[in-house]
Amino acid sequence: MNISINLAKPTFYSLEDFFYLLSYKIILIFSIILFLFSSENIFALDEEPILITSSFQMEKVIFDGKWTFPAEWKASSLNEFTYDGMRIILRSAHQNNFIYFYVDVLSDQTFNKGLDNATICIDGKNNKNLISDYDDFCFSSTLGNKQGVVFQGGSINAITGNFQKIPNPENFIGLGNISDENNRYTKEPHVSYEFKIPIYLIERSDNYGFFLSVYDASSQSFYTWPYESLRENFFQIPSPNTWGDIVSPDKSLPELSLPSIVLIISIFVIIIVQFRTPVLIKRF
Ligand SMILES: [Ca+2]
Ligand SMILES: [Ca+2]
Ligand SMILES: [Ca+2]
Repeated sequence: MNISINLAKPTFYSLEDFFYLLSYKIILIFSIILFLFSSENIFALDEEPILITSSFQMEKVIFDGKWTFPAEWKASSLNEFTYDGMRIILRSAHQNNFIYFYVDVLSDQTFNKGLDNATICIDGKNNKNLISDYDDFCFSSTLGNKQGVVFQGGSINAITGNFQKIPNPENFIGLGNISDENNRYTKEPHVSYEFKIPIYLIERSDNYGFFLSVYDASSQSFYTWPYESLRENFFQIPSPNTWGDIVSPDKSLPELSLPSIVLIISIFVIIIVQFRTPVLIKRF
């Protein structure tokens, strides 16, 4: 008669299992660190990004510095910024090879020609460097001037925030004007600006750094977005690491941001590792 005795098998880890468990733990810890790192990047933003829209109407814009006809800027994104005694509307859109902005300075009803100004800055690659780099540009329009001017980052002049004036790129437009009865928001005449910016300067992406400053000479004040990114004078542009974001939510200006890619990879790694773990347990 055969008597079989079932003895409990001692837990035994082969070298292969040991390294598998070790790699599992390393991947899990690394994933969590990446996840936290990417989450911090996402939640560290003080301001919600500006969401720029794709539009089929921008090529119909008449560049005269004001809202020229009722439908002119209707097919664009709308953002409103309010300050003590100041209200500014920003309309933004992109079409083909250009990004378009309309800056409506509703509360600037003093026409300081040669002084009132709107400046839009865009951080190519959105790397938010402390010191601006060559793919960071600022586009500036002054009331009364027929054409705006362009500044590029990466210069050695720290006083100007490392921006320097460059020859205007082909097809760039930036100019200001005084609104009239066609303005969408108020019949009160006020200062407004229109911009047409070639995308090749900043490379095509769905995500850029963004900074707006508006100057009203009669109050001698700069009004900025992000609100915390302050501008003291015309010589100085705040560091790109204080700028906000402008994002194409439908990816029509393409690519995923790095934090999003890290987050997605991290989640996939965690799911795969957790899926494989029961298989390992069965082997003991
Ligand atoms: Ca116009
Ligand atoms: Ca003014
Ligand atoms: Ca940059």
